[in-house]
Amino acid sequence: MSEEIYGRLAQTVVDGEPEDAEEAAREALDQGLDPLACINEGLTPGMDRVGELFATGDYYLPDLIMGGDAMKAALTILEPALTGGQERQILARVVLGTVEGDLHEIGKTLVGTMLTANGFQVTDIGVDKTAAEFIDAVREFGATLIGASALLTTTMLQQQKIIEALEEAGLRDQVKVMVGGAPVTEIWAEQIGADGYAEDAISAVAEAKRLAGA
Ligand code: B1M
Repeated sequence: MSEEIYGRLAQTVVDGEPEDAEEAAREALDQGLDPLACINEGLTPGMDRVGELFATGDYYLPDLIMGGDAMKAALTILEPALTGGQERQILARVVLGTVEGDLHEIGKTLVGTMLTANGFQVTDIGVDKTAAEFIDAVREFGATLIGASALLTTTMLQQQKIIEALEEAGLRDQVKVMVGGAPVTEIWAEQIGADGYAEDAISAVAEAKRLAGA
C-alpha cells in the first residue's frame, strides 16, 4: 500500500501536477503514512527523475518549474504533519537561506522544517541571498548558526563568500556555518572552512546539533 502511494507521489512530481500531488499527500496522511517517508521515498525520487530527464534533454525549464511546484504543493500538506506536536525547545537560532544567484528553495525549506521540528529557531531568509544579507540577518536575529544552501556548481562559491563576510564582520568566532545542497560535498565544506556539512535534511539536524553543542 505504501509503495503505491510513494509511486504516485513520485509520478505527480514527474508529471508536474500540483493538485494531484496535494491529493496524493492527503491520502498518504489519511492512511497513516509517515510524512518524512513520503518525502524521501516518493517526492524526492520523483524530483531526481525530473532532474535526470532535464539533464538528458527530455525535459525543459518549464518541466523543472512544474516538478518543483508539484513537490512544493505536496510539502504544504506533509510539512505541518512533520512539525506538529513537537515540543518547542530552542537549541540555537539559525539563519537559513539559498545563496546569491541560486533560486532553488525546496531542499533548503525542507532543511528548515526539520531543524524547526527538532528544536531550532529558524529564520528562513529565502533564495538568492547575498553574503551581506546573511550577515545582516545574523545580527538582526542573534543567530549562532548559518545554513547556506547551493544547488548549482556555479553558486557553491557563494558559500565561501559568506564565511569571508563573517570574518570581515568580526563575527566568525561567534557564528558556525553549515553548508549543503546537491553539488556540495564534505571535501568542499572543508576546503572553504565551513564548520559543518550535511547531505540531506535528516543529517542536517544531527550536524546542526553537533555545531550547537546540543
Ligand atoms: Co534546477 N538544476 N536549475 N531548477 N533543478 C538542478 C539543481 C540540476 C542538477 C538539474 C540537472 O541538470 N540535472 C542543474 C544543476 C547543474 C549543476 O550546476 N550541477 C539545474 C540547473 C542547470 C538549473 C538552471 C540553470 C536551468 C536553466 O535555467 N537552464 C536554473 C538555475 C536557476 C537559478 O537558480 N539561478 C534552474 C532552475 C530550477 C527551477 C527554479 C526551475 C527549479 C527549482 C524550483 C524551486 O526550488 N522552487 C529547479 C529544480 C526543481 C531542479 C531539480 C530538478 C530539483 C531540485 C530539488 O528541489 N530537489 C534539480 C535536479 C536534482 O536535484 N535532482 C535541479 C529536491 C530537494 C528536496 O532536494 O534541493 O537537493 P535538494 O535538497 C536536499 C539536499 O541537497 C540537502 O537536503 C535537501 C533535502 O534532503 N540540502 C541541504 C539542500 N540544502 C541544504 C542545506 C544544508 C544541508 C543540506 O545545510 C544548510
